[in-house]
Amino acid sequence: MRTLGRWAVGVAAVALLGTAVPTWSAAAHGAVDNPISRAAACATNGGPQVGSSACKAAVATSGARAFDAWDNIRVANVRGRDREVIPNGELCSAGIDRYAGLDLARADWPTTKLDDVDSFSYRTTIPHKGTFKLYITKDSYNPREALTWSTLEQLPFLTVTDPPLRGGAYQLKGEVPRTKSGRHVIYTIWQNSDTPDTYYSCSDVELAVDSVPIAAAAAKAPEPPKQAAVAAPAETGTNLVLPIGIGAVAVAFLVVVGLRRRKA
Ligand SMILES: [Cu+2]
Repeated sequence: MRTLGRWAVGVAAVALLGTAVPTWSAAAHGAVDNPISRAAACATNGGPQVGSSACKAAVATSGARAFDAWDNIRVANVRGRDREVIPNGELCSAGIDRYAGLDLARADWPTTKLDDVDSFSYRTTIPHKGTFKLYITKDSYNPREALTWSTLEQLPFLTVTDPPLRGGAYQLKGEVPRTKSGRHVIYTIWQNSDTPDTYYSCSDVELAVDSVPIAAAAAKAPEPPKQAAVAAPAETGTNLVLPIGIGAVAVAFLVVVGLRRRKA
């Protein structure tokens, strides 16, 4: 009955949010669910992308039930030394063997389209206090290469401490930098302040090219030649004004001279 109740709450929360997330796990703590993390997407107990090639490969690497605990990618006593503790190439697993499949360098990880998104959602199964830091990959990101610390922008684009908890998920307000477009990884670090743990999540995202001002400006670039083409006849017209003007003045001069001679 308790399990059924928990299941019902989970389903209700999912229905409310309109996003598919795995069933709740009793013994763990949280992960990004929008944009969905690799672990949650591939969770063998209800992950929405569990049938994808990337998830199948990850499960083959990590083991059949490895991602049931999609909310438990945590390391104790890191205390902000993420770059020292979490090895390059193992950012998505946080260096934990059980999650190694999440580190596969593949270009087909299922992505969440981030069009005009101004908030992120971090589903929590056991709430904690702490600070979220969200990093995004550099413009040079190549999904076929291992994700390393130098693949990420140096500074987080969003830092939030103890955000509001609604519908079982922390709501993080903020936007991905507008200069970003195409495929990227958002790397979320949740450093608890009331436990020794830090949690790590990789979310694969696809950013619309047309939502980027720079790209929008480039798309409009062909317009100036059109304007120039329209302006060209006007310029020709202007060129005609001067000869006509000179001609008119000359005629007027001759008329005046002629009149004066007549008077004389
Ligand atoms: Cu926890």
